[in-house]
Amino acid sequence: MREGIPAVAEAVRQAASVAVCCHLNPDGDAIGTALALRLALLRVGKRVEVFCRDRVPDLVAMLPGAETVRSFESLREGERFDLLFTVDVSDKSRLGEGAFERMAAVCGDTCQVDHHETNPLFCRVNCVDGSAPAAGLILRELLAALGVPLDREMAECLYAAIATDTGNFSFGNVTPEAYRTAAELLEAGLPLAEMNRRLFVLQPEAQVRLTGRAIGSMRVFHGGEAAVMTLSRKDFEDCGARTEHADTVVNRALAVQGVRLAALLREDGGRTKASLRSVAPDTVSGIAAAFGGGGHAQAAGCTLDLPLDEAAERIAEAFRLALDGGKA
Ligand SMILES: [Mn+2]
Repeated sequence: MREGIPAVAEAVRQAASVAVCCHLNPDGDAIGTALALRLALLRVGKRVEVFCRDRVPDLVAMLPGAETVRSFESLREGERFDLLFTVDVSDKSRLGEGAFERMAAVCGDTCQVDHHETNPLFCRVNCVDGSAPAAGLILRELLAALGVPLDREMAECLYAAIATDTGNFSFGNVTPEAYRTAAELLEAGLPLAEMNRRLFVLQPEAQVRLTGRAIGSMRVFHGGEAAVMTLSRKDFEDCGARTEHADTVVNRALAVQGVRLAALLREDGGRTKASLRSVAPDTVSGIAAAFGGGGHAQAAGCTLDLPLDEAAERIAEAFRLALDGGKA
């Protein structure tokens, strides 16, 4: 059992009411883990509310309890909880400005479950495991420690958490535990094919059309090793698309055989936001940093104070330089 699980379990046992909080711009792991925890706590008779700064993304809006997620603004005068429980939150600033302090002030105790190596252990009780591919996996272990049996609804939430953070069990972060837990979720009644279709196949029409615009704009250069796509504000308007619909579009450029460096640039007011991706061992974090951005080695981003076309030219030039220098 992970270090920290018994202490978190004890903090939960001591609490009759729990405020579960997940990070801003929540993803499948954040929402899935929070909603699985909500269901488990309800089963053992606790009062529980889930809070998040931003709305639940369409991808996981079908999960049981998604409609109950509240904003921090909805906190009522005099509303209190015995325990503040954060899930998948790498740092308290990731709850949104002042949100942790505001919630901690109305909660008797604080605890967390997270899988970010850099977590500074900002709660009183912490279970943080940087080697876990999803917060949902750690939560599954906590539920076992609490003696809460899995049911179909909890299995759906936990599957959404684990499957999204592991790229449907395909990324290098996948562990044997992830597959063992998936087996437990199946035993609990998980509708696997339906879940995979909802999480990894279905997209809103606007997103499919926006992806088409991006692919149509794609320039492949430097002997087929680099690809840059652009999306203008007009593209978003024509497709009826929102910013979140562009989230994974950059991967389409990285899917082109031979491409080592890929970018998606989108108009954002008078500026341009760039999402950069590379195939290991090539990296894009240095390129993003050179434009004042940051991120991971193979997935980074930056904002350029330039119109879309000029920004695309600058990124293309940076890609050429990196590929020529052999140290991309
Ligand atoms: Mn996560």
